[in-house]
Amino acid sequence: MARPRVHSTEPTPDRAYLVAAETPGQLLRARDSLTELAELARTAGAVVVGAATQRLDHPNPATYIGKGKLQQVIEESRALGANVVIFDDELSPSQQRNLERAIGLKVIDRTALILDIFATRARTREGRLQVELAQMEYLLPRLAGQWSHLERLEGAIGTRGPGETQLETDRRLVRNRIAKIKRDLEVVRRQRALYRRLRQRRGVPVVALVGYTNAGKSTLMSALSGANAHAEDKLFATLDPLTRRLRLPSGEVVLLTDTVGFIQKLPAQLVAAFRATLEELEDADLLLHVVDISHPHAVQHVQTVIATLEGLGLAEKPALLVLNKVDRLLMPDGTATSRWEDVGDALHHRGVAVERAVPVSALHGWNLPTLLRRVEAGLDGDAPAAREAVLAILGAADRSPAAV
Ligand SMILES: Nc1nc2c(ncn2[C@@H]2O[C@H](COP(=O)(O)OP(=O)(O)OP(=O)(O)O)[C@@H](O)[C@H]2O)c(=O)[nH]1
Ligand SMILES: [Mg+2]
Repeated sequence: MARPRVHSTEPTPDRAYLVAAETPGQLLRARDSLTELAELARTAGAVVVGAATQRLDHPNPATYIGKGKLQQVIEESRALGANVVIFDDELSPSQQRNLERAIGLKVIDRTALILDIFATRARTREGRLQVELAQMEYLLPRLAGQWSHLERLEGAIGTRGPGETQLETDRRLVRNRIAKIKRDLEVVRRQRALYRRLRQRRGVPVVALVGYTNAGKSTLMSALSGANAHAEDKLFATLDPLTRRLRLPSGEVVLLTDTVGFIQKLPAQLVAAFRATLEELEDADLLLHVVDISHPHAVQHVQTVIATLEGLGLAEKPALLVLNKVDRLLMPDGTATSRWEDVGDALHHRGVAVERAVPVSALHGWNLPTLLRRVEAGLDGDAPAAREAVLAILGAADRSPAAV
């Protein structure tokens, strides 16, 4: 049933038309990547009105998609009353410009969309600085395009006309701002490093939660430590790292850190900007790689997380694979009663090597004592490298790609 329309003062949401291309070597099929892009768009507050996909050997250097597909996008996006077209990949500045011209609507790419979500999520000063840095780095090469129309209007001004001067001023301002943010972040980094050294001297082990966005890291953090970590059924609910004390069954106290989630095609600017935050992971003694095992693309999520950890030089860290949301394997409608014995069967049926991972439900608090015991053993050296820990579920991909 349609919800009654309530008059509100909220701005009318953007009406987004989505475009994804399937290029060789991509982790997800275009259709599946589009599902994720739609989630990102909704998280950013847009309404998705339509979408198109195209299979491409390589993107068209001028317009990303081919001519015929572009025509379809132009017609459909207009017919559906879209006011923004979102591409599921990072567009070059000239592609974006050409597409905006051809379609006659605002065109943004996946990177800009993710940056936008991050911008609305950042709470701490550090988080805001990091996001702004990423946005500025993204903006810098794109500044030219914003002035090209002005140059055209002014006619044959030549290369040093007012438009160009304005552009250079803008570039200088952005560069100055970038330099300033980097200096500020450097101070934060040094403070963090100092704090870490103190912590190490005290010998408190650090356990860090990593995983795909929306896997349930913050929920698990709250369930384990009683901390009130912000959890939400939205992508990138957590941006700023949160650390809490956690007492293990042996009585030993460790620090548990919650971090920003990963996603496929995570913008490089963001990874760079979040270096200070991600450095928290560097001196973690154990990673808890949290997977939403109920997600149809759990395997691809795990692959993305490993690739990201590799990029950060963290793939060799000891890790436990935590299979979260197992309650959903039993009760898709979310009604929970404890039928724990069935979980092992459900996972086994999907080809997951259950004994090499820890199934839990963070939401219902299932199997957390086991997880804590495994954390203890893991800190004692009984945990595989992050790269190997995921084999427990990658084996499932080989056996039955459709099942997990
Ligand atoms: N059914 C079920 N839902 C869960 C479970 N754990 C978490 N969730 C839900 O999954 C959603 C995402 O949880 P979060 O804890 O915010 O996930 P996250 O990994 O911290 O996400 P980001 O901070 O966005 O990276 C929330 O709606 C949670 O209530 C679980 O064990 N079972
Ligand atoms: Mg979170």
